Amino acid sequence: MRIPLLTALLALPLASSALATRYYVDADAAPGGDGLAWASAFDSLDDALEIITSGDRIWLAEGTYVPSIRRNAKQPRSVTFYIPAGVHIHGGFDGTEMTFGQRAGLFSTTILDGELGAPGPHDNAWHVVNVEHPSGIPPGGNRLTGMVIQNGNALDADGKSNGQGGGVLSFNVALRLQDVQVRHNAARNGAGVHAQPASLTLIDTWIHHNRALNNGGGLWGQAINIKAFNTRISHNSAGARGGGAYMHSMAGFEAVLYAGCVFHDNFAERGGGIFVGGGEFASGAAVLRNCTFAYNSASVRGGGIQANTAPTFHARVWLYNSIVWANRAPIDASPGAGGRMIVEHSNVQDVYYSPTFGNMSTDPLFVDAAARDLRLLSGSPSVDSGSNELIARDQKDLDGDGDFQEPMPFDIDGEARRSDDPGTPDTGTGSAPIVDMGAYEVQGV
Ligand SMILES: [Ca+2]
Ligand SMILES: [Ca+2]
Ligand SMILES: [Ca+2]
Ligand SMILES: [Ca+2]
Repeated sequence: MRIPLLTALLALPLASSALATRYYVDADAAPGGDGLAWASAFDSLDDALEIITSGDRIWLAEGTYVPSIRRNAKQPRSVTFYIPAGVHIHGGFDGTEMTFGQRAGLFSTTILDGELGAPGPHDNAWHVVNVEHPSGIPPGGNRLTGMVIQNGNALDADGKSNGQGGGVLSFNVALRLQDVQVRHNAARNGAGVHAQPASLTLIDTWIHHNRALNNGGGLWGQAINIKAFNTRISHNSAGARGGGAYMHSMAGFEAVLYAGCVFHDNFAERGGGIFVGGGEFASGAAVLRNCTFAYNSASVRGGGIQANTAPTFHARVWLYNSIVWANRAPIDASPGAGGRMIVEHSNVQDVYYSPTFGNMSTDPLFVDAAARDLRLLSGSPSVDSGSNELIARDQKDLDGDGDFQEPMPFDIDGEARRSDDPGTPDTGTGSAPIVDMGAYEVQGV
């Protein structure tokens, strides 16, 4: 009997979900487990990745995991955690949980580590994590949550590596990183995360201390949808452009969105915090909502933000409800000129944007700038002075209430995104409580 095409198509996802398997991995487990329960967990992540298929999940207990499977048999440094299509890996378990909700939250001690051979990066894995699907973007996406990705080094002296993505190299994938730290990686471009066509979502993630010789110390993205929520990008550097992040050739409003993000202490030649590229064929564009850029620096231009001037299409940056303060550069210390900046309800040092649109240039009064506590003191001009309408939508439903259209419910601390500080007059737009500028909300009584 012939099966109608529609029925066959409908059966596909059912079949795959019915067969989906959850594998358990625990560095402390005895060798030889089957991976089907904590009691018989695999002791290596590679054991699970070798047999896993689309739709499967891995629960990863705390511990340090070093990749051992080479993508190129002749190259010892090609070992990587290659994540197949449709697979999600959740870290941070203590190895006893029965439900996801019980997850112990050991995110900072669940570590995917590219450290190989002698101490130091020169002989480390080129890419700690590799997620690429050359024949198109498969359904289901890939997710990595609750872990640290560190010590990848995509640079090598003889040029065998492609030089991109020391921490995470991704291509043709819808990838989400949530509660992840990406740190101490190196590459030519995109030392922390290198992402090319497809989509990248960052939630509650921290990308720090990554170093690119060329562009994109923390993050490099081209022709890609990037959405970052409540994410911190700090202490990254790039030899040329985009110490924190380098975004190139992205067209369309909110194709690139950073919401509730902090960029601090990043360094580059141009665009210490973020560099948004324009180009010959398309205009780079980024929308920054409730972001804080502080203490970034550039040796040439654009300490906090550089929107590039390009031969054909100038880059565009929309800066809403944001703070750009205490960045340094010989030219354009805060936002670089050149490309177009559309600025509303923001506090930008040394640059005049019309107060008609709620802008100011007044010390935002960080709680402890020296210690990089970039929360705001009560009475700060940036408290209760944003626009409620300019808050990002809760596109990833961070509070799990099924409402993706409401304003983001949380600030970067996981506290209320809108709260009234009784000690500060409301000078912003909307009905109380009024959102603050920047990534942090002063929590009222
Ligand atoms: Ca090493
Ligand atoms: Ca407020
Ligand atoms: Ca929601
Ligand atoms: Ca108030």
